[in-house]
Amino acid sequence: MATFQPSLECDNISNIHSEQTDSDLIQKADERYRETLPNLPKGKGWMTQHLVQYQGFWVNPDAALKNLMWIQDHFKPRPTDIFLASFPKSGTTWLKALIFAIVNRTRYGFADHPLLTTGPHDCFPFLYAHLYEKDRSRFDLDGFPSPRLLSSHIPYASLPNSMTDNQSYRFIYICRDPKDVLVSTWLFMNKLRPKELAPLSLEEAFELFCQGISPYGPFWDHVLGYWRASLETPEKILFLKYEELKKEPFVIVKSLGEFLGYPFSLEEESKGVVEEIVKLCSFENLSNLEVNRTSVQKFSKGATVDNRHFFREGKVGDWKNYLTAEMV
Ligand code: PAP
Repeated sequence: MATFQPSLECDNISNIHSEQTDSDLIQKADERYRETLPNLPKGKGWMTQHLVQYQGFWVNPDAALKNLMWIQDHFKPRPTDIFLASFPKSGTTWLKALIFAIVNRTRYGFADHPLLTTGPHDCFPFLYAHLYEKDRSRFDLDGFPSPRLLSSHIPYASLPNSMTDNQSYRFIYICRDPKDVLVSTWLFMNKLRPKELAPLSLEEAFELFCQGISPYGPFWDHVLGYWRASLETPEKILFLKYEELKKEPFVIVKSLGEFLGYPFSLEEESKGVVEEIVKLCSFENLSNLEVNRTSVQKFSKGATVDNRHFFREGKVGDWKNYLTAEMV
């Protein structure tokens, strides 16, 4: 079985930009960012002091906005790309693990699977996490082997035409009950909120969320953008719900395999491969692994997040422990 080494999965020789071209592009992206930022409406931030409204959605004014602009102007999708899209805290980490395990199931054995020693976010990176960096050596997207597995929280309406007009690559979108999303986001963001900023109370987070002012909000505009697109191009966009994945993981893993072009054979089904994947990617298994308990996830601009913060309760309906009847 193959050994998984994230840094070696990139083939730097196939880098298509020269150093000079890269720095020109970065300079241009910087200029557009600097010209645009001062004109954007500001709202209260969750992890940062402010969010800004860009093309109808609220984003972190620094790395998230820069990276989004970079993707809009320069990202070159490949026909074989597999994109995972989600509103934050909707099940991204879980789906990353599942899709990675489904697509690579003939490459790796379950006893020494990469997901046992590498966090889901390193196996299946955020599209923007490593793009707009001076040192893009850790994950060079141009050098990724196909099919590239890339995730993002970018709303459908803000994706560049190059990502929406071609029918050959696939999107998986996962949505979740907004009450659980709100609670999960509030707890996560308060852990990462800089000490200089007072913690965000649940009441305040609730008001902001309902006004649509949360990272990548408004929530319903985000969900409906992908929902409508999935109705228009069902062969391209698979729309999943966290709650259904919890209820029927085997059925959904099989349909994911089918949708992605990696259908499970009868032999695989009878050997229990679907069950192995569901077990490997379960909350109980992933959240107890050393890598997900102790290691750190690196994002743009040197930002880091402890991997354990991506695994909290992993339940449906935890909002009942936090929200008042009126909020519900
Ligand atoms: P992200 O948008 O920051 O990547 P994301 O992975 O979408 O976060 O959401 C995290 C939520 O998924 C957490 O929910 P909670 O706060 O309500 O507990 C996390 O616990 C949950 N989660 C992570 N991995 C799994 C998994 N394997 N199965 C089920 N839920 C999971």
